[in-house]
Amino acid sequence: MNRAVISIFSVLFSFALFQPAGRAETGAEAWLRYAPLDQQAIRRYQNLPNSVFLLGDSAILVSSQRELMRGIHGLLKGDLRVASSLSGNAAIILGTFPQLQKVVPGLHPPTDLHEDGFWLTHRQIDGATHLIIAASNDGGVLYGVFAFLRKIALQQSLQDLNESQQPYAPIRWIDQWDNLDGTIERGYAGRSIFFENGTLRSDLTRVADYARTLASVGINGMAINNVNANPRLLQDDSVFQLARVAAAFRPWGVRLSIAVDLGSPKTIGGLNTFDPADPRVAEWWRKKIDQIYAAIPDFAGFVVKADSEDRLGPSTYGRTQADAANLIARPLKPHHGIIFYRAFVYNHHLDWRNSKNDRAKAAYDYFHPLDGEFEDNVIIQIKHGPIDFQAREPVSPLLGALQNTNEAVELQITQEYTGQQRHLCFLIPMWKEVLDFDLHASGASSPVMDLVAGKTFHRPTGGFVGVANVGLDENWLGHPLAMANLYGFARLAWNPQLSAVQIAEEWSALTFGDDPVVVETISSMLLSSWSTYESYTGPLGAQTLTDILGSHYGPGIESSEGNGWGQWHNADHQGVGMDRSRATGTGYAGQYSAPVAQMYESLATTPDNLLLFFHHVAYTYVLQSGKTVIQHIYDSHYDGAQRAATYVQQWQSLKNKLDEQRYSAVLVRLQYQAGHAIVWRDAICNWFLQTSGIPDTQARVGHHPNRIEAETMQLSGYSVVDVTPWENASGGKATTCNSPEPCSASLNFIGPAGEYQIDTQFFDQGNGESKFLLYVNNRLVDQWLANDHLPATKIGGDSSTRHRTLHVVLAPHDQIRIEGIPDRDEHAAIDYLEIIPAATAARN
Ligand code: GCV
Repeated sequence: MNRAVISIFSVLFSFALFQPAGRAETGAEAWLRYAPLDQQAIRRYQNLPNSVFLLGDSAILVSSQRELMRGIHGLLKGDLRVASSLSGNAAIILGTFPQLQKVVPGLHPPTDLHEDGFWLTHRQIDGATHLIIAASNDGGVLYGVFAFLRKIALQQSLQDLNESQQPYAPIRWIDQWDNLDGTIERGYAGRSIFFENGTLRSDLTRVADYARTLASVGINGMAINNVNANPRLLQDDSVFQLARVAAAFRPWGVRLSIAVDLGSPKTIGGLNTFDPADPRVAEWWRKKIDQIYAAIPDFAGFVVKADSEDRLGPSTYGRTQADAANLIARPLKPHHGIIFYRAFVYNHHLDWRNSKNDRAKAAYDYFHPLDGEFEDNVIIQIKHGPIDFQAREPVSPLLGALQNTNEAVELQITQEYTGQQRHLCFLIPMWKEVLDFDLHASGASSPVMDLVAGKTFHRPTGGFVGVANVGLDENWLGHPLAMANLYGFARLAWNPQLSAVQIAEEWSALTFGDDPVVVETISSMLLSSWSTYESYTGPLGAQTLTDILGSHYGPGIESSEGNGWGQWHNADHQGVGMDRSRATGTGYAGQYSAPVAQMYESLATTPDNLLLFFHHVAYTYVLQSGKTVIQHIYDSHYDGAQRAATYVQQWQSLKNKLDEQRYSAVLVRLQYQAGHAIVWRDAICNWFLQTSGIPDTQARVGHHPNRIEAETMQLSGYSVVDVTPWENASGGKATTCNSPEPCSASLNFIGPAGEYQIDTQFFDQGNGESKFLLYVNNRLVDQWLANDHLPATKIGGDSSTRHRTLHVVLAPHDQIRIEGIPDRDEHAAIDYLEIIPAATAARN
């Protein structure tokens, strides 16, 4: 901003200056807190115009104006006046380019801006300098307003403001996997904000809040129900209900979509077929689509999951996925509707005894031969990896294999395989690797971000879809820090060239305030957290070694093997990993273009972090790092668990800098994670020790000097049970209290006198709230409830958790007794106690 501009601004805007007030912070406001800036910062913006002049009256423009006023009120404590004309007073002008050109003749907007792009600038008219937020469409104005407010919230300079931004791709979507009964498939933050008891909620306040939150970072579409779709959502009464959701989305420029089941013409439509080639089926879809558009003229279209995990699909009639997609795409076309057809098509009854079978090949095998056969309003929605959102996977080769078909990459914000929002796992660094990855699909450079945006092969549409699964929990995703993934997904969908560091810092400052120590600490925790999670759950590309037949949460190494699901890692006594090479394996590596295929074909050039995804090797195979595979498995698990523990300390260092509510909510989750990382570490290390027979060179695995197994204690009422799988409890056993009376386990302490920390490893299931009491010489030193409702109904790796008791003073022969009071189906089960000298505990 030049001097003249400053001087003109300076007479116009004077805000009341005051200190930030203490606020209750639930996380509901996400990154849109608009917390008041401090006085000095407010002074920097005191020259802003003090009125807003809106050039149109659409719902989106009206929201833009309201948002601007709300943001300025919150951040700067100033109230913008609504101007009814451009008088001599400076204003913030909001409008589209055509609207602007009528009031500001001679204005030349940047020529490279099209849909949703915006321009922030200023202009002098009749002696007044106006700030302009303009775009080619209403949505762009809204995004411009949010970007402008973000600049103020981040205290960025508005001097010489002349900035334009264009989103990288037209598709910036969220999918929710909500069921009509109010549950959410793979949702970890409460019940659905959309549905309850088979119908739409009457109060859609949270829905509107969600749309606003998403719009603030450029999201422009959302499918609101599970891709395992309930056909009832297409029934006549539901269509009218959906119109209410569309109305809640509309002011925020978020277009509504739903997932549909391909069998609908038969299941709810009264036909005896859903064959894509049957004209009656085509007619049924046409009428249904016309009916939807009559109720919701700006309806966006459908998402389809077919021939996958027991969903009906065109294979029933020997038709192709293109036949099915086009069946629905054609009647959508006149309404400008689109269809996202998911490439997640695979057979989950594969014969695991056939070493050529490989689920990873499925998406490419089904869709590559159909390239060019899809209507141009079909978008193939492709999960970023060939399996299913594991802790690490290579990029799906299909992303580089469609040259004449639109595509979108599907990323998973909800942390199904990455800790379910109980573990901190900031996924932006993973997604950056995916989006930056060069598939060499078109000569030298074809990074995934360009392929999906349609830039590489000049496609009309494409982009980014994130599966979010927010719920009714006030903070949306359960773990306050998990919101960084939702924010980061949207920021990358807008601009995939942003760095993970920039996103982490931006989000931290917007969410927790701009204290540099806070921003630095939280960002550094976020940025290391994926690698931490990966290192204690699934190193070297072995995928998340979780219970794939159940919750997808705790360890479950063997659950991947010996079944048709195809998430195999092929670990046996000699070695581990899937041979996916062309020469000797399943041939999957050959689905990539030559330079990528060559890299993965060879053991020598496959990066360590994907070695076991592409190759089967002996445990003694030496990695590029110089370590053997088995020692890497041990080391990475110990390192990962250790790093998880440091997050607790890092967070605690912020105690006096954060609001109590969010500080405590995060602390509890990080403490839990530190304990559960040890469950993971021990399960995987013990399992590989037993399977490989090769000891840990550092003698940690299987040696726990401070640990006392519950089954070796003196038990009263408790029975010893085997835990399945064995590696999910220390020593393979636990004690459970099967009587209605309290049970107890005790021991006589034999160490030197002093202060200790006692960690009790117990099992907290979702189907009861047992109580535990810890006594030393009959004196109660601690008590707690097992009421975290972990995703488990039995003892095992999902329910195993830790309670830490600090400052316990012990002398030789003291009796330590733990009493468990069971509740309903939860039997106050205990795995072990760990009694650690306070000095040692403090050092670690
Ligand atoms: C919605 C995985 C998940 C399923 C999910 C499926 C999909 O298999 O575990 O819950 O179903 O992916 O993406 O369709």
